[in-house]
Amino acid sequence: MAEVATTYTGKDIQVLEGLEPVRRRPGMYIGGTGKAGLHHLVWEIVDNAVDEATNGYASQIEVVLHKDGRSLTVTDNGRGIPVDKHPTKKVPTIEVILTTLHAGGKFDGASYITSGGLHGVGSSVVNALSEELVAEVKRDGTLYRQTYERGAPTSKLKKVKTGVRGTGTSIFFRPDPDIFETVTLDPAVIAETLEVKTYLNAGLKIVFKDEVNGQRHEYEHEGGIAEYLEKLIVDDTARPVHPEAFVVRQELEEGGRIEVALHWTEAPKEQIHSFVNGIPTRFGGTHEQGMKDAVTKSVRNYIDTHDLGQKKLDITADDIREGLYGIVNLFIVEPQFQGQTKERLNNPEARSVVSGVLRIDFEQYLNAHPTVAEAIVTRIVQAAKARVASRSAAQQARRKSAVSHRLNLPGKLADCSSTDPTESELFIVEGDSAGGSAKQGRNRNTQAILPLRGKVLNAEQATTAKVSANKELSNIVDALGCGLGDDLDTGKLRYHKVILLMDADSDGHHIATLLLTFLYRYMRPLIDEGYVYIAQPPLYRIDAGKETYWALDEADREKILKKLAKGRAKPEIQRFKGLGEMMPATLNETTLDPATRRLLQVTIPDGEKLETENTISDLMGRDSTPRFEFIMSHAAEVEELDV
Ligand code: 0RA
Repeated sequence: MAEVATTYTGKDIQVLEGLEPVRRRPGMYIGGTGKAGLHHLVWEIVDNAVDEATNGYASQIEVVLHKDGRSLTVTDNGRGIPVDKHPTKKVPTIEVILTTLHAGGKFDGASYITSGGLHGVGSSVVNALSEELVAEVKRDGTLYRQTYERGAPTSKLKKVKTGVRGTGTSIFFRPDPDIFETVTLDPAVIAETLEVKTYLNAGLKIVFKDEVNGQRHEYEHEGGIAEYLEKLIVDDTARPVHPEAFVVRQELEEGGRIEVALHWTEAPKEQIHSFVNGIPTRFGGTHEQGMKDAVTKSVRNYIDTHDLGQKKLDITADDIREGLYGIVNLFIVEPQFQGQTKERLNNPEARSVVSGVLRIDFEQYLNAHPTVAEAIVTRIVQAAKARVASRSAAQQARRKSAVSHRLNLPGKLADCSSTDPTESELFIVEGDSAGGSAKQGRNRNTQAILPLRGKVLNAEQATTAKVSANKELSNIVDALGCGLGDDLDTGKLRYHKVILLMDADSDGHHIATLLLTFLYRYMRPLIDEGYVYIAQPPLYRIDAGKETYWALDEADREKILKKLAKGRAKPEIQRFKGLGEMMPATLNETTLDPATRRLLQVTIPDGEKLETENTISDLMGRDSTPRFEFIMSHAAEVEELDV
């Protein structure tokens, strides 16, 4: 049997070096080394095969969980991973794919669109974290095989058979017990995830052979997301208020497509499941936001144009989506994900694309199906009335607008009038005088202000009991309404932007750091799911002739002055001593108004969990400034999305 590759010895070392980071810090690549991280290996390999299928090259995928319960084989009948000699690396392309970080898809960008994010590029990661991996490819009538251990080849790519029929790829792997806390794969988790994939990719067929339990499952759902939505509704025994789901599937001009299914039920909450390229986005993101925007707007428009509203009954966005079961599945070429586990879509354009398509189609649907529209509107009016009447104590607790709930709000909170968390913002402001300017300068409809007096307790050094006894911190918890620690539920969060507004000096930095430390320790999901922001009030005002400029810091000031140097008028510079001395209108323009302000979103870089942990612990209790720099350096600039 001929050997395809010829050089190896030098290569081995390089390969080890290439995948060494993965073995050293597996969490950075797969989120962790527990059960979820272990199963991530399975999804990486399966998603590659699914990509091959959804791009039209494969029609069937087989997943075998072997008898040992800790090894798996994924086989597809696609084109087969290329085995030709890689032009620059001088080894077979398949070996490059399996031994180089982030190599997937780059070989043939035009014909092999990966799902992006953590997915699609991960076969080398799986290889690095597997005790053993065997890759087999059928191409050109030949069966090829190569074996690996912990990411390093243990053989060259070999031709093992000729005269074979068909094409395809087969990957066997056994996760490394030196890496994972547990190596036992869960057949039920695998079965469920595989089935969901066949709903999200209508027409895809996956056969799952579970040799542990001696079972064979075949998943194929021609009905796609519509069928999935009905399954979710039946599983929850939710009662639909109209017979069939609204479903839209539309190809996008810029490539990719949108699929949305909506079905209102009598269930007390909304249930929205979002996906990008068939992969779940547990924390939602811009596509999910676009879907919510469109639903709210089209229903409101329908109610208004048909005069279905009732006097003195305000209908909130929550009312509109109460009982709504929805699926949004967006296929795009270059998704960008955010968050610790990459489960939140971040592409800004996704919001307007989804919302644009859905709004038109859904409004048309409502107009063409008056009976369905009427049933939906009736459900919504019922939700609004029930909320206003606050009939059930349980429902009341769930709603942030409920009267009794408001009684728990801190006295110092100047709340906004909107009850829709997605459009509501809470500014946590240092000091009463700054709080006063902010109250006057804000948009009362969507912006709430919580002034803090003096310094906040250092949550890093205090006991839990002390933290909960701290008035400033408990005010924040009460205002947010989502609980804390293990009881935290972001579904109850009253504001989807929690914005720290501090003076641009070291005291301000210190307070911001203390607040971030508290949020990090006790309300971590708020950071992970992208709800926490830092406002950027200017430090300087520069007047030149009729124009006014705002500078965030010295560097910004110098940049502006340099630009102005060419003009005739001599610029006048004013330095703000604190937020309190800023006029409300100025504060509004520079710091509060979404149209003109700049916000920093607080994020923890992927995989740097441990570093952040250590850094916060190490630095707390010493000088405040470097700590703040650290956290700020991890805060990504956020552009406000147009609504
Ligand atoms: C890169 C290029 C081509 C196919 C693939 C990758 C491929 C990858 C996987 C992973 C699992 N199954 C797969 N099947 C194919 C295109 C090769 C060509 O043009 O023939």
